[in-house]
Amino acid sequence: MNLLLLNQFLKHHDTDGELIEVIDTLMIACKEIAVQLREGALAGVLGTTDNTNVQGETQKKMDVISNDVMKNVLHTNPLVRGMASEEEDDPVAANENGRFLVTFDPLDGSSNIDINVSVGTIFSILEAPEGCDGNDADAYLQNGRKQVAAGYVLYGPSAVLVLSTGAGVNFFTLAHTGDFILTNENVQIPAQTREFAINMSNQRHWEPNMQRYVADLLQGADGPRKKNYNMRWIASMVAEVHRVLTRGGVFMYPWDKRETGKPGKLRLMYEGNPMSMLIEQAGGLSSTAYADIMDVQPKEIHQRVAVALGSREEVEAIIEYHADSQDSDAAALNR
Ligand code: AHM
Ligand code: MG
Repeated sequence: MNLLLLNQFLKHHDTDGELIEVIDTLMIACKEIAVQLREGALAGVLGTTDNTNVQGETQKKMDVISNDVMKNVLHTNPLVRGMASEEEDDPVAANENGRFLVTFDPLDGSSNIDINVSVGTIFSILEAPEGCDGNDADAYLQNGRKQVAAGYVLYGPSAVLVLSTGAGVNFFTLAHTGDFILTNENVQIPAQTREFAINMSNQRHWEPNMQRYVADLLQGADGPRKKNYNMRWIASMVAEVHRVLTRGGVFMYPWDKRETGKPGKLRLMYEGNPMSMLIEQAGGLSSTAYADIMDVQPKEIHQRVAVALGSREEVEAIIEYHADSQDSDAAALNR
């Protein structure tokens, strides 16, 4: 194997030098988060705080620690104008003349922290509009096509950085030396799949067309899709997307009628968009079922979005199943 370091790889591919600096800074933070997670109970970082975040979710200790690590480390880089986090009500200004804005979910899959199942840090990098303040929410409201880089670090049995700067998707595994080393180059998602991921306990709340699609999958080879499907649900989007990038599949968190006014559960700016960039850069599709996720114009930092991403032909099938519900509430909220 060619042991190319992250930094060497990016330079070799003529990545913008300032962008490389921001990615390097993000990796300093992710390595620190990886260390804390590995220590787990030994470091006293498991369990819940008394706080609730802007989403109304109780924060885990590791949510707060990861958010602080990301904020503190990003502040040290003069290229970072500001940042928006799942765990912060409003964007946080960093360095006045910084060129970039960073959005992140410091630790995705919070329900898995205390049970020692994979979690991850998701990030997205945007150019800061000229003259904006780093705490100006409007500056961040750029659609996903404007991302200059996106990625995540999955903290699983190995810690793996999955990164796109707009020229494909590559995996870098964290070595014991502290270096991220290229382990999968130019990852491509198979166009077809027999694997789907969705939280089936919400089935009765979905739109009729989503119910019909999943019911057809469950009929396997005896049904209209004419093949047997397998199902997975890890409840960490990072781990699900990693599976999809590695061996194909489709991952969904659709609109549901528990909260009719909301487009979905997952967040557009620091979950939907970065994951969509990775999926599209690997030849897959990422849709709300009514529009490409990266074409949805964000109106607020913590905006939610319905998600169906993965193997191209399977996502095309999902879009097709929704063709006659273009007038629904779900459609209106998700394009
Ligand atoms: P989080 O950012 O608060 O961790 O929530 C996002 C997570 C995703 O990683 C995962 O796909 C989903 O929530 C799981 O939700 P559920 O518990 O409803 O199955
Ligand atoms: Mg999350």
